[in-house]
Amino acid sequence: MKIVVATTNSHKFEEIRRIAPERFELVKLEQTLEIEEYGHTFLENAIIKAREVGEFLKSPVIADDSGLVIEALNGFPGVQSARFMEGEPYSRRMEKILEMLQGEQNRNAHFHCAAVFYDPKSSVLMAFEGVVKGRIADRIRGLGGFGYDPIFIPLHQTRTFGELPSSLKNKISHRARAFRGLFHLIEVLVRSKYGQRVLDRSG
Ligand code: ITT
Repeated sequence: MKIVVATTNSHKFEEIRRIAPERFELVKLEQTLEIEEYGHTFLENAIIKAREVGEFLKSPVIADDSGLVIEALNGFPGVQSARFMEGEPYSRRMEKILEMLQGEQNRNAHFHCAAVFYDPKSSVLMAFEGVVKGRIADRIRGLGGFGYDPIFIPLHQTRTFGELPSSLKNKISHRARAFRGLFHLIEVLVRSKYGQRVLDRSG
């Protein structure tokens, strides 16, 4: 089944592609669409992205809205993770976050991902969310991953997502948990009589 991934972030696309079961043919979004993410939650924003792109392309899409939630900063940067110091390299943004946490004992944080499937022909919309708990490191460590990975140490690990192999991140991450759940829901839908009628047209 062919599904467009409504993201402009190629790192996300690659991670989602690796999480997806083989029978899903995931296609990159070709256009750059200006979508205003005015929601207050990850789920609202993922729904906005999936609906806008799905309606525009007139084909089934999946979308991801995600970010880093830091307890001692009242959830910041949260839904603003991409917009925080936008235009600056992530090294600067992470330095700023470490500075904001200077002297702070509570390093608890989690990554959150809302994954949404939307089929414009049937208006079927399904969502699944995932989190990975962890803590903020004392300094930037590792070159792997993307975004805030080099300052996030997942629970039960001593290394950051920037240092850990991408295969491990793809097993335990917020995105892995959200999309494993979402792909399962889509498969259940496809196997149902209703899903055959809805999704056969997706090619
Ligand atoms: P799209 O909206 O086009 O999907 P985006 O990068 O703007 O791309 P979001 O609005 O969902 O996506 O913002 C997510 C930001 O949260 C992302 O740019 C990173 O800064 C951060 N983030 C999300 N998942 C992450 C991960 O797995 N590792 C590191 N940082 C992550």
